[in-house]
Amino acid sequence: MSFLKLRRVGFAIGLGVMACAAQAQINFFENHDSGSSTFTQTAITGGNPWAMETNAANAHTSDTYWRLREPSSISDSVLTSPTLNYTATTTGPVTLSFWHKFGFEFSDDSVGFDGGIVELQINGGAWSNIGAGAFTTNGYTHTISSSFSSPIGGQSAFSGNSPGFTTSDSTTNWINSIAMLNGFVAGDSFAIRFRGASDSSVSKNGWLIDEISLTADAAPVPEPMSMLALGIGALGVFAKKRRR
Ligand SMILES: [Ca+2]
Ligand SMILES: [Ca+2]
Repeated sequence: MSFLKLRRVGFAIGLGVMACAAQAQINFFENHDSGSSTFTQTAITGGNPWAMETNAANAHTSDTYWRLREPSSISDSVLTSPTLNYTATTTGPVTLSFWHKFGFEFSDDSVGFDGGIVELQINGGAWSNIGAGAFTTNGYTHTISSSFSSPIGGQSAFSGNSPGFTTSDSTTNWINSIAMLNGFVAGDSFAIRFRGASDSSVSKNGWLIDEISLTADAAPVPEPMSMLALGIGALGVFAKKRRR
């Protein structure tokens, strides 16, 4: 093979690696600021909607977040992400991170009356609670009572008051919850939703959510710059040998 041909091969290898490295990896982030959001809300039962609230004195960062106020009657309301794709070049779990604070009606340290859960849907199928075991930071706190008609009775959930929560506006009492979502295969589409539900009596302050991210690693590929350096280095050795 001539030096010119080898040089062309090295260049082609470099371009090919750069094309691979540009793909895959889930990197979704939503902070709802400027009064817009890619999340959509649906009031399934009770006509109690999630609403975007703009209040810089109560936000985690910037000014806008979603809020579900809990009524004194049975309600079931969801805040749903866009559909994302787990591709052939995605690997490992999807990490869900969000900032929130809540004040839900509860009985004691283990039983809640109103509460919130995170649900996952894969390929348009049934929604299911991601479960207490999915959380690595600031996970569910209570089990919702089945005695007062809560739509999420019997499930693990966020309930009671999040640490530092007060009814006064505050930018400092938000907490960060992180969960690992597993079980995806290449080609899956998926979405998550925040589902807040209340039982048959007593209203509380509800659930505030901001800064939601869903991330996953790309399958490992060689760094494009190191491959280019490798290619250039190899060509340099070849040229040196040729000059001898
Ligand atoms: Ca925000
Ligand atoms: Ca209630």
